[in-house]
Amino acid sequence: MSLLESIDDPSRIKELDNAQLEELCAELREYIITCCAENPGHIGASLGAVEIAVAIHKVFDTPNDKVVWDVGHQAYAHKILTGRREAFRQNRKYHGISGFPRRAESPYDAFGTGHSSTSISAALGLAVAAQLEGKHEHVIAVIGDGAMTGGLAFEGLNNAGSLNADILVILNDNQISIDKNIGALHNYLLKVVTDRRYNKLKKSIWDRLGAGRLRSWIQKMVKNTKRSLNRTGVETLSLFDSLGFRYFGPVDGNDIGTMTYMLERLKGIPGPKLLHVVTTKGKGYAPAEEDQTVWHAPGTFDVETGKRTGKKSEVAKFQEVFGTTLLDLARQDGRIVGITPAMATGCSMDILQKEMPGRVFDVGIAEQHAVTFSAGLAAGGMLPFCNIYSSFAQRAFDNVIHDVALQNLKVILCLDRGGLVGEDGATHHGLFDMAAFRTVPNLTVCAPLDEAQLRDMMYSATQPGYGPTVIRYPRGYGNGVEWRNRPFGFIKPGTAVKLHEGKGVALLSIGAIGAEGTKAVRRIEEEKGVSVLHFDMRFLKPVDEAALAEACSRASHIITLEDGVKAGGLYGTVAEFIASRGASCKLTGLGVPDRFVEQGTPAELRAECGYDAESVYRELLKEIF
Ligand SMILES: Cc1ncc(C[n+]2csc(CCOP(=O)(O)OP(=O)(O)O)c2C)c(N)n1
Repeated sequence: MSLLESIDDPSRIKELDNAQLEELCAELREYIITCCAENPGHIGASLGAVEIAVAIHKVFDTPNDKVVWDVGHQAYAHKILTGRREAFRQNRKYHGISGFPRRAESPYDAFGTGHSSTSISAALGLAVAAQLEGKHEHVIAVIGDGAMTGGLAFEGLNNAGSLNADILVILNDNQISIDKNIGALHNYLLKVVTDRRYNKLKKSIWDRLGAGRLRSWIQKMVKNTKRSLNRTGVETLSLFDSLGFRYFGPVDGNDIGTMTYMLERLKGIPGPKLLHVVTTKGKGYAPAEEDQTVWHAPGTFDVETGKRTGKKSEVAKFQEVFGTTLLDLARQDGRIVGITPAMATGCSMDILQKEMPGRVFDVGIAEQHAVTFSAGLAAGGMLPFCNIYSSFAQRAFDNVIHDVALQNLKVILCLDRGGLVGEDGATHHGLFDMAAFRTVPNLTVCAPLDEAQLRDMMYSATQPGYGPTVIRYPRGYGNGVEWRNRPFGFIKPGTAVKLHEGKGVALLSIGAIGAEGTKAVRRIEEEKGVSVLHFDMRFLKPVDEAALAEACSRASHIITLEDGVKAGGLYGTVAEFIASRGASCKLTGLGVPDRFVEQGTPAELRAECGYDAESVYRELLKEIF
């Protein structure tokens, strides 16, 4: 039996000596690599954080002591060590375990994560709650250097420093976000890690600590270090210290001996502490160390060769259409700039970045800033395309209202990953965007049916007649329609397209999910000889009232179809229209019901929610016969 197989919960880890811990880390890596080769996930970050997870569970009394994993994509070792070793084979699968920590999944998951930069605030809340309840608990936040660029992380640090709460922040610095981490904080951390004078001092400290000195010794040395650094002019300790944290490090976060040693000692020190650890993303698997961006989430691969084995498609992904079109538009209009909160590759803005690096701004994991920065650019005369994954844009809702829409500034907000995204699950589905943004004055809200429409919508939004615009489109591949070699077409705001003539029953769809509707409408026609009226609405705001009026007059039953929440979305829009006109149509909504949807393939999840082609077909049949 391997060491790993003997661990059903962290209690056994406490019995292991240093050599065994090293062995355990190696076994964990092998297990993560083998599982992720077949069942893909966030392998790079998790390989880098193995020692952090093992050391935490070795030193602290989890789950009484609490650990919050920022984003949570690096927590695979934690999951495997906390009773989910076998379940990990079903990681991110339908009815399997989540790819992120979830309170409902395990008592060891102290706080659910998925979106970045929440860990310090959450850990602070847990620590203050424990204090108020008179409990003695250690609370640890593990946060990456990428996640640390998020403003929320600094809000947490700021508050924690002044509350003097008992928390330990482990800053897992691997110098990379998904793409290369950039920005002033990155430069600062790099300076801390690489400054030779500082490293010399640090080495002498660790050498002496290695002789087994106690906590007071660490404190004394840190004080001395600070003094010395001030003398040498190296401001390595100032940032976190000035926020009320006691800074320790940098240390090698992939060295299990160092990690357990440090955590043992920090455990006894009260107040807010930050341990800066340096790790390698993808640690222990050469291909993942070499191309860290691709191996953030590489899909399936062959363990021996490191060759990625996922299916390639001739059809373009929506994100490629976005990236290519942005470049084409930018070539024509010098005012166009691209803004991405740390997702340049993920949204394909890297296509523009490669050709015109000066016109792309990767602002870090900072969605709120991305939107307000875009509004500033627009106020200054630029034409910004700000691309954010739909679910991450949720945190920039106020910035869209207050900074963009209220001032009617022409920001073109492209929301990638709109709709059910699949295996990343509840935290990552982009379901609320259309319903939320529809409520904001001055905004145009649209969703393309296919690649060509996305291209035309992006072009149209740059033209007169459009103000601030939200264009949302899904994750993954388009329908395969021609989009590259065609001239841009202008789409008038608020105009729908009739996809199929018919009467009796009308199907109104918005976005790429309309393709599922088309399949159902064709099938009904072929099998039952009945023609269903089908509109691709294209715009949720302004909505095409003439199309809605036609649907109400020609059909006694209207079915709406959307890849998002029904409440307030297309279903809500049509319901409002019908009520305001006093029309007598019956209305059925197909889309996401009022509950959170877990992980699975998009097809499985659409079927579960009742809006895949089969479900639309059944719903149409019900009304026809
Ligand atoms: C609010 C938000 N924006 C963007 C993302 C997408 N995202 C997931 S992981 C990641 C990079 C995180 O980098 P870092 O914190 O350094 O962790 P690492 O992957 O390097 O371990 C990003 C941008 C997210 N999860 N949440």
